[in-house]
Amino acid sequence: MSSTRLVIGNKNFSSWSMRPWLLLRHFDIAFEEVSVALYQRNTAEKLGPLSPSLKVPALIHHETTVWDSLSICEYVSEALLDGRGWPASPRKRATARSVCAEAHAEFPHLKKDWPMNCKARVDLFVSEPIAEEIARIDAIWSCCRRKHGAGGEYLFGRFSIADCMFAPMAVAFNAYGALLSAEAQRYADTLLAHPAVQDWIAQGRAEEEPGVPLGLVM
Ligand SMILES: N[C@@H](CCC(=O)N[C@@H](CS)C(=O)NCC(=O)O)C(=O)O
Repeated sequence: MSSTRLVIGNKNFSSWSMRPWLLLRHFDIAFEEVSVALYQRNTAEKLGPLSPSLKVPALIHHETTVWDSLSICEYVSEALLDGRGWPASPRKRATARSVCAEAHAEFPHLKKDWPMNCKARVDLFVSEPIAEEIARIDAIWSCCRRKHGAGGEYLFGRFSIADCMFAPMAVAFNAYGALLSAEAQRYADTLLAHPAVQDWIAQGRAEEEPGVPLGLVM
């Protein structure tokens, strides 16, 4: 058994699972993927010994279990990356932490009505709250690229946890035809072209999900 195990849900729609998975993959950290199909009769029973919240993702590293996507990313950065998960400059790091907290806690309408789904390809209705949330994400992406993006193609130049936190939104925007500014669209295209994001999407598309309800959480 590997000393680093990441418990994830279905790649097709488990956006929270995608975030730390992408961080581990980007930084070439060896880990074992433990997949638990969500919304099945035995899901809670399978997650019981692996995740205290009975949700995914959870990371099991030696004797330590960490759950919740952002906590896992923080832990990976600290324990396995010498802090390289975050930008090196304190100013960039402060903004990166702020936008990650926002991605984690906000955007309730997108999370409910525009959930990530790797198989989806349909133009969805843009309600007023959805338009407002897309506009806020567009502003975050454009502003971070403009103010902090020198030295790379990502939000803070080189790849960081912030890119992991927003990757599922890029997948959803692409699937549902969100209209973005040129700057934000360029960043979304960069995320979508990341080899690990491509792998995640391809594997998500190949999954079969018996009994999964429509309209899943993001
Ligand atoms: N705040 C948590 C959210 C985790 C979450 O809601 N995960 C979903 C799948 S993407 C889940 O496990 N759902 C199963 C359930 O709610 O029973 C995080 O950031 O990891």
